[in-house]
Amino acid sequence: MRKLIAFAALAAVAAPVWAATRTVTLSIPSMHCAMCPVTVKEALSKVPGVSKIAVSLAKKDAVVTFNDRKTTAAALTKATRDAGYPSTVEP
Ligand SMILES: [Cu+2]
Repeated sequence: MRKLIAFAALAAVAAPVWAATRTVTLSIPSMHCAMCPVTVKEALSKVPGVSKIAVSLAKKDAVVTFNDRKTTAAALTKATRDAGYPSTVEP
């Protein structure tokens, strides 16, 4: 029992290391009106592992934070493309 508690404590401390969080900026040139960012945000929010999304219509981009153990940047661009907004990862 004591060992189990020690392990649980260790796991809690180590968790942020296991969960490799990444942030990418997706360029989405086809966003043209106020509804576009809403659609894009909804599509991205359905991708497992995505924790934060900030879509800017003015900059025509989306800043997405995700767990790269659960998803990839390619899955994010696929999600926006499937929603009708092709995107590319900004370098
Ligand atoms: Cu629109």
